[in-house]
Amino acid sequence: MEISKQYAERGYAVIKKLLNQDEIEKITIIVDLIYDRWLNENGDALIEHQLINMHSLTHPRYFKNNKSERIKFFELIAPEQLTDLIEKMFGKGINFHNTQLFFNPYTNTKTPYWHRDLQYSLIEDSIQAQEQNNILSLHIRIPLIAEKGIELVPGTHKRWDSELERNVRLELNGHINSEKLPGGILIELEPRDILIFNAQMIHRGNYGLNKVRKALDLCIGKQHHLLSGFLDRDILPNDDEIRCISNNQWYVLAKDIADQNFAKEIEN
Ligand SMILES: O=C(O)CCC(=O)C(=O)O
Repeated sequence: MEISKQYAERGYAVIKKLLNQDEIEKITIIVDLIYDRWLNENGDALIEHQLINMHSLTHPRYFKNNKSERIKFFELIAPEQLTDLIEKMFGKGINFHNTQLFFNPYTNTKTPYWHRDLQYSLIEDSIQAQEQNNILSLHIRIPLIAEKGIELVPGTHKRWDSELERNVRLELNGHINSEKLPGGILIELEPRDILIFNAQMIHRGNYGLNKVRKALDLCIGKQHHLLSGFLDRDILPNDDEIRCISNNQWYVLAKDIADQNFAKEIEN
């Protein structure tokens, strides 16, 4: 099935071998350095809270001694074959939101939980439901190790929950968020493949089938008043850096939005 059609129907698309081996190796080297730095400060929390991800990998705190590496990382995660494909699928106006790295929890006592990404924000569920078809918030998963690491419920990007989905996702009426959901499908990915999925579709990780997991997710999307407030200026390239990034369209737009937010904050 054509990629755009697949995304429109199911809320996700897998593109095999979009990236080349060299790109994956270069991304992996930088991600490993960032993860080690993060782990130095968050090792205890990782165990205590059974963390399954970290975010904001582009933050300057991870590039203190190597500023050119930050520019390189911004370039590596937004190569032209990816930005071109995303523009073909979703049109212009895509901006960069953030990055996340997903890994397995420290022990197998943590179970994967169904969710829509914004359910952990302060935005009411009813507002999210109402805006579902106006919000474009995407994850681009770049697996750095082969994984069967994510389960999605196809079609839930264009409709809100069934009664069971709502009960499970929000743990209502005696349900728990790790129950099996009808229609859930596990996605199998190899390094070099990418998975594009809607952040607001119902999804969960899978920790049990993968001995080790290391999946870099780029979070991107279109401007929407409910999303703009989440943009963190610190994770974006600064003015000097942005000039050095050859394919910088996602970052330029994100910076515009972040600067507008900042100006509004100062005004108020
Ligand atoms: O891969 C995972 O562990 C979970 C992914 C997820 O929940 C997300 O991308 O929001």
